Amino acid sequence: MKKVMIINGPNLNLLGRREPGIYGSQTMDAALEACEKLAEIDYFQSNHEGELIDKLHEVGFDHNYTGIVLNAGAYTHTSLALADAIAAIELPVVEVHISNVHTREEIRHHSMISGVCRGVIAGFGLDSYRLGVEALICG
Ligand code: CA2
Repeated sequence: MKKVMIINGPNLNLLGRREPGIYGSQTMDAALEACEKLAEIDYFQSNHEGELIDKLHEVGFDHNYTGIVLNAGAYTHTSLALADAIAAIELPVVEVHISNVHTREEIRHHSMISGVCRGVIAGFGLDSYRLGVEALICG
């Protein structure tokens, strides 16, 4: 079975507990369970930009992984540092979002990281993670 790293950024530890209107009421555990049917999954979440970068560096050269599924949360829209980290590593990164960022406030329409990611999946609720894993293992 292929191995995929899933990384979640800031505030995504609150999934299933707050704002169910935008992010649904499913927990990340349920999303991970669906992903585990397709690949061996390692999961990391942090609210800190530097920790996300450290994790990308740690995993990004490890070819035991097929790739990385990354929901960078709000850092998606602000972080040149995350974009530089993704550009620097060897593994492909699929950018995922739970919500359709393009139907939301304009500030969420631009991603700092899309241009250095293999592709982008947005708007499918927590299924976005499973679709991200599928994109990596099929591609
Ligand atoms: O739709 C997504 O997955 C986002 O990456 C989520 C980010 C947001 O800043 C991006 O624009 C789009 C926010 C994550 C906040 O997660 C929460 C989860 C539950 C309750 C409150 C926040």
